[in-house]
Amino acid sequence: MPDPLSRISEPGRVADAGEAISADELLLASRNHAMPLEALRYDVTPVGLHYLLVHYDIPLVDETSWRLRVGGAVRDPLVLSLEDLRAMPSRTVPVTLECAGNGRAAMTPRPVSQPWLSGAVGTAEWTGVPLAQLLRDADLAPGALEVVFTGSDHGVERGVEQDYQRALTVADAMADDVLVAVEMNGAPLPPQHGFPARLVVPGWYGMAHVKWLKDVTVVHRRFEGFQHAAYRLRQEAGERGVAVTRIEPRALLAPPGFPDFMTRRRVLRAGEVLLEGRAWSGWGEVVRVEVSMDDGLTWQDASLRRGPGRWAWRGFDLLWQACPGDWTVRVRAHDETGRRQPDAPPWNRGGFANNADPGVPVTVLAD
Ligand SMILES: Nc1nc2c(c(=O)[nH]1)N[C@H]1C(S)=C(S)[C@@H](COP(=O)(O)O)O[C@H]1N2
Ligand SMILES: [Mo]
Repeated sequence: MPDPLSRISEPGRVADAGEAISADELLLASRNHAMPLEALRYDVTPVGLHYLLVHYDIPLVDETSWRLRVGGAVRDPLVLSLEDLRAMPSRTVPVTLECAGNGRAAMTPRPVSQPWLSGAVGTAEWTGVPLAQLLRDADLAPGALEVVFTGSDHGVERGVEQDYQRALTVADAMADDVLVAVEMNGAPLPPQHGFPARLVVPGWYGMAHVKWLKDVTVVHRRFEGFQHAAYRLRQEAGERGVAVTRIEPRALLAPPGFPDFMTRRRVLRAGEVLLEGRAWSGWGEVVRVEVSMDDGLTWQDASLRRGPGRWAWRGFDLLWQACPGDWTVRVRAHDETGRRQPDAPPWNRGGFANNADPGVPVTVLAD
């Protein structure tokens, strides 16, 4: 008899030519909401506007009985209550989080999964205990190689039953500003964002920031869990591919003017328009943002604003003398490492790291 879990769970696949988004994808998309793009006007995203991605169910965690265990290849395993964690010296770090699947629905052919357009991003001020401090307290054993993080949520994915798990190398885990966060924007984590504690790994795509954290296990081997095999850039199904890690540079425009209800096409009146948006990269600081009003034919440099912190997006703006007609406004970011936002979507089977700007169609009315 075929394994019942493989029977209920679809393998990863790419949509056929012209295949519409399915009811399954719609259900995922309505549970996992994007940040409304007008929220690109804030340095720090208000909590309810931050994007949300939950693979399985949001677990109901009882904060009095919850414990965080730090164990495995350590000399002094820790068992911490929420009160213990809250009593430890903490740090607040503004971090831009983006789902690795952001932009997936704009790929051709379309990888079948959570069908993000471009809004799977947000910036929050995360407060918590530096993970390095917890690992020092637990006293790593010689030869410790990786640290495995386990969430309290449980599900089936591609036929594999699992707790949500991700790992970091000891070097990445000890990096400054990697936090076990207990607050988001100055308040306890809301249930959907990982209550009571989550990992925050500044600069990395969302999958690394394990929510509902319950266990931190230090291991002597390379961890090869499901969520590591899944998050790889592959052109072909069977190939090994390249791990998805840090966030590729991207700028997005806060849509100017006002929207049409169904198409969301932007409408504005001729004259001076302040175009603004936010730009980020997990590899290094964004040093330049270009804007094109003519769908990528010609580009102008925007002015950059100072962002809320080194791991967070920064604002940019440009004055546009808008003339009547139809326009497509595009932006592209460059970071200090020389990485640049591409003009066309890159493609891979998982639908990851599509950092191209889909562009904003605008109709300018005569004043
Ligand atoms: N335990 C657990 N952690 C998780 C996930 C999850 O499903 N379970 N989803 C990950 C993914 S894919 C993303 S993009 C981010 C989303 O974080 P947010 O919902 O706080 O924006 O959480 C990550 N951490
Ligand atoms: Mo994600």
